[in-house]
Amino acid sequence: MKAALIMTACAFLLTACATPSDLWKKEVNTVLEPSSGSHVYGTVKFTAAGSQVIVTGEVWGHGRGSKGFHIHEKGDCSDPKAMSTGGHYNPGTVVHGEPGLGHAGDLGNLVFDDRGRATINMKISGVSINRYAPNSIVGRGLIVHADQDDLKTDPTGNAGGRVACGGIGNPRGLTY
Ligand SMILES: [Cu+2]
Repeated sequence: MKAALIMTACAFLLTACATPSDLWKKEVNTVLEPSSGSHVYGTVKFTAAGSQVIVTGEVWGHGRGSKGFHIHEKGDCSDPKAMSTGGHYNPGTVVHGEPGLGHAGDLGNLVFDDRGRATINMKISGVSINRYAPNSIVGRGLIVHADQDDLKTDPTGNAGGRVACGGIGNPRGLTY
């Protein structure tokens, strides 16, 4: 009986003492679904790695070549052309550019092969998958574009339409 009481007290204390920073998931997933009438789809995983985030996954159904890949402000994919995701995620209020130099959401380009497939394996900085962090990307939008990001035209990279959209950490594409 005494042991049971102590166990209960410990369980209560553990819950009470856990801070929000202890409760976030160290891995979040995104399902990319076609937009703008495309057939581009994919799955992407974000994994915490110290102060950085590892991005892995695969995207299918695009034309061969380099295509812009960004984190946008909102994870709302309800618009048929994914315009509801807003602009690039840019907490530092800087100009568009290469990954690590431009917006926090500037992930550069994905490279699609002859079969329309791109494999993602990158490490990014300046963002967090802790939903309580000020630079959290949970609930934001992940976008694949129709064209190549030139890594310099501000603010879009001149990457064309939005052909696949997903809500980060939320496969239904809704904002938290
Ligand atoms: Cu974009």
